[in-house]
Amino acid sequence: MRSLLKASGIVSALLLTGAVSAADISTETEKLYQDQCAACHQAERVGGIGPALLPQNLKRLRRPQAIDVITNGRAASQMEGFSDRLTEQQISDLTDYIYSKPKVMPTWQEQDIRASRIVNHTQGSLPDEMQFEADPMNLFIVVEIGDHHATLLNGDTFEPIHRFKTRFALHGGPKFTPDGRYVFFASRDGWVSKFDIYNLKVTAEIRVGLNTRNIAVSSDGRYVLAGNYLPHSLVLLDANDLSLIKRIDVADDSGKSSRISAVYNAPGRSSFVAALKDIPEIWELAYGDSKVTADTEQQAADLPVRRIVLDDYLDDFLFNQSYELVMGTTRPKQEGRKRSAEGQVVSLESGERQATLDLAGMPHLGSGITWDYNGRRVLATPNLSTSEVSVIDMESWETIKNIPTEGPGFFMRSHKNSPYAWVDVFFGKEKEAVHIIDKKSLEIVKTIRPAPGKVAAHVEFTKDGRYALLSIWDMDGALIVYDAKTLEEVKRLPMVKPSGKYNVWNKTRYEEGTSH
Ligand code: DHE
Repeated sequence: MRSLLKASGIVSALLLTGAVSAADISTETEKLYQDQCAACHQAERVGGIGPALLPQNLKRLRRPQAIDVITNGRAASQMEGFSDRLTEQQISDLTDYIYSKPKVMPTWQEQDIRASRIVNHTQGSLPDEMQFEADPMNLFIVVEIGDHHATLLNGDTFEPIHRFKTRFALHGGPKFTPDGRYVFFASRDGWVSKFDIYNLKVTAEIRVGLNTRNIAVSSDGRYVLAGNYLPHSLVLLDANDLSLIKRIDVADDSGKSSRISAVYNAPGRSSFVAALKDIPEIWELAYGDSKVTADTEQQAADLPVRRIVLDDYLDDFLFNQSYELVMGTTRPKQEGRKRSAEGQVVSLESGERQATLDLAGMPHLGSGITWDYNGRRVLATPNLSTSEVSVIDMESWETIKNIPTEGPGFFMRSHKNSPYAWVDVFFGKEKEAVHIIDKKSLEIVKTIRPAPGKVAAHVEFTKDGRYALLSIWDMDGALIVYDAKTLEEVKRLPMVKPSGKYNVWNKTRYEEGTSH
C-alpha cells in the first residue's frame, strides 16, 4: 500500500510512524507505560477507555502528533496531558513504545468479543415511531472524524437533527438496515455500534477485533459482517442485538492467514463478498437460504464460506449492477504478487477472471461508480497515485478515456438523476479543488475551490439527486450543500472535519452513483 500511495499524505503519515523494534524498548519504558497509560489503554495496548495503541492502529497518527497528544492531551476526550509528570525524554520513549510491535501479539477471540458486548436498549424496547419530523428516507448521517461525532441531518431542510458521540476513529461507510431505521458504525479499533435513528440512541455495541476494516449489512437486515486486519478474521453478528454468531479465522489451505481488505453485501446474490489482502482469494458467504431461527449454531452452520481462488490478489473492489462480477484492483509490489497494479474482473459464478483492466497508477475501484454512456455501461474510477479518472467500457473492458485531473483523487460520486460526477483531488497540491465531470461528454465542466487551502472531498447526493453535499476536511470545516444542477452553493454548515456522509435512500437502494 505504501508504494501505491507515495504521492499522498497518508504515506508520509505511515512512514513517519516508523515502527520501532520491541528489542529497543527498555524495561523502564514498559514500566512507565504500565504505570501511566495502561489504566486507560490496557496493559496489552488493545484499548479500553482510550484507543488501542498498537502500530497497526496508529498508522494514521504521525509521531509528532502522538508526542503532542501525550504532552498536552486531546481536546474533547478524557486524555489529559502528561507534561507535568513526564520529561520530554520519557514522552519520546513512550511514543517509541506505542509504535513498537508488541513482544506477544494480543489476540481477540470469541470470548473477548462476547465479553465486550454492551446492550443499552434491547430490541423492541424503544418506540417504533420516529421521534422527530422528517422524511426517514432522506436523512443523512455525517461522520465528523475531527472530534469523533456523527450528525443526523435532515436531507430536505439541511438542518441538523441530532449530534452524537461515536467510538474513536470511525472508518468506512456506516451501513443501514433496509428499512433505514438502524445504522451500524465500525471504528478502526474494532467497535461496531448500532444506532436507532428513530429514537436517536445507541442501542448496542460490540468489539469484533483489534483493527477492523469495515462492515456490511445483509439485504434482509438480519446480519452484520465485519472484516478485520487484526486478528485475521471475519466476524458475523446478529443485527438485532449485535450478539456474536460466529468468528471465522481467515486462512488458506496451507494455514497462511490474511487480513480482510473489505467486505460488502451483494444484494443481487443474497451474500457477503470479502476480499483478502494477503491471499489470492475472495470469499463469499451466502445468507439467502439461511433459516430465520433463534438458534445461532444453526445460523452459523447455514453460512458456510465459499472460497474463490484467484490467479492474483484482489484488493479494492466493486460489483457490476447484477452482482455477477467483481471489478477489483490488484495491489503491486508486495510479497508474492505478480506485477504492478492492474484491474481484474472476476465472475462470482465461475470464479474465473473475465478480463484484465488496463489502468495506470493505483485505481481506487472501491470508489468507482457506473452510468449509462452512449447506450453502454461505463465504470469510472479515480486514481490514488496518478492525476486522472479512468472511464472503462463494461462490455469490452477497454479504457475509453482517461480524464486528466489536477491531482490524484479518492472519492467519486454521482446520482442517476444527475448529469454530473464529482471527484476530489485528495492527494494533490490542489487538494482544495473538486472537479465536476459531465457524464455525457466525459469532460470536466467545472472545478470548484470552496475553501482555499483546505481539503474538499466526498460528495453524497440527496435521495432525488437534486442536491450534492460536500465535506471540507478541516477541524474548522464545513458541510456544503450544492444545487446539483446549477452547481451553485446553497448552504454551508460548520462541522468538525466531516469525512463521509451517507443518505439513507441512496445507501439502502444501492444507488448507482454511490458506494455500497
Ligand atoms: Fe478509507 C471507505 C480503505 C484511508 C476515509 N476505505 C473505505 C473502504 C475501504 C477503505 C476498503 C470501504 C469500506 C466501506 O465503506 O464499507 N481507506 C482504505 C485504505 O486502504 C486506506 C487508503 C488506508 C487505511 O489506512 O485504511 C484508507 N479512508 C482512508 C483515509 O485516510 C480517509 C480519507 C480518512 C479516514 O477516515 O481514515 C478514509 N474511507 C474513508 C471514508 C470511507 C472509506 C469516508 C467511506 C466512503 C463511502 O462513501 O462509502
